[in-house]
Amino acid sequence: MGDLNNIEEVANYIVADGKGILAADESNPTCGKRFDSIGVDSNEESRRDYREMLFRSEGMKGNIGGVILFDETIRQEAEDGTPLINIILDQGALPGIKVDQGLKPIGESGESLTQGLEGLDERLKEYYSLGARFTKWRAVIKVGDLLPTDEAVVSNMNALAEYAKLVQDHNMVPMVEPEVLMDGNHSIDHCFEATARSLDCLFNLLDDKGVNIKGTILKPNMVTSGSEAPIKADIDEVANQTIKCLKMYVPDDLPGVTFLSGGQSDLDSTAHLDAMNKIGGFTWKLSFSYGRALQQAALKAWMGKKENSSLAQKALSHRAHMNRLASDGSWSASLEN
Ligand code: 5MM
Repeated sequence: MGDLNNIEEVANYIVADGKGILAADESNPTCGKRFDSIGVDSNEESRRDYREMLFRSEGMKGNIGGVILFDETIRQEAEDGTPLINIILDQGALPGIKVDQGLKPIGESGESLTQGLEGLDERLKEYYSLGARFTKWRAVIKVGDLLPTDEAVVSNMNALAEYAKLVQDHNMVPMVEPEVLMDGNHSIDHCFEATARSLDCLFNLLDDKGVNIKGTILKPNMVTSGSEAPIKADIDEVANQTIKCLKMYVPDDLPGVTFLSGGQSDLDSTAHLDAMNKIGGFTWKLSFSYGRALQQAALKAWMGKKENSSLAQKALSHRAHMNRLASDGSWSASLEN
């Protein structure tokens, strides 16, 4: 991967040539839920085995430019003693780390404020020394009749901006993730409005705090109908509304927009990304930072058994390849068979 001398080069490297990010930063409770779905006990060793299997997949190379890790994983070694971080680097990807510490409820509305600023300075120092070159912080914005409130939007975007500034002071690239949840029966227009308010507020605050946009990656939701909405927007509408919203608020000099999948199916998240890149007309790389939409098929193939590793690795490699194609608009549904 050559010498990467500053955060701008790191950010550009991660999203170069249509590459995207593998989000493997599930906290232990979330990993427990994923493993429950395949009847596997979640413990330090099983989580290590699963992630080692993912990181050794052939299709990581050329398709994945960065991997987001959880605190436990950045310190782990593979079964043969190789640090997991070295396996990621050998695949041509950079290690990143989730640095937020979960959600705290605000009031009674189900909204939350992401925690983790306390002690962050010290933790960033250590993560850099462990090899992390980028970081992630997720803010969650809930859509509902009178939601999101201004309080939830402003406090979460403010925390994201403070986090981003601190991360750059430690020479790492901040990924800023303002996730407007798909949960609910809201329309695509309501999602557009909540996404617009969040992005508008976020980029104003990043600017106020002097964050270098050229060394930052945005990880947003796509603009979609709620998962329980009676009428669902189709692929073209999602693509058009998402690009419209991003173009209104995202500065041209941001190197990469890497979407979360947010509960969309594997195929929907690829098809939406592809449709946006086929439309084009923006300056940023438009790529992916999927958790579930990259891992789901691999998890189901793995089932906690070593003998299933190669099938599971094929599943991850396939999704990584399909999404890399979608990141330059050259995917087609016929490639999925
Ligand atoms: C991988 O999951 C990440 C968060 O996990 P916790 O809830 O356990 O903290 C999550 O932030 C993830 O990186 C993004 O939401 C993208 O994942 P999806 O599955 O939405 O593509």
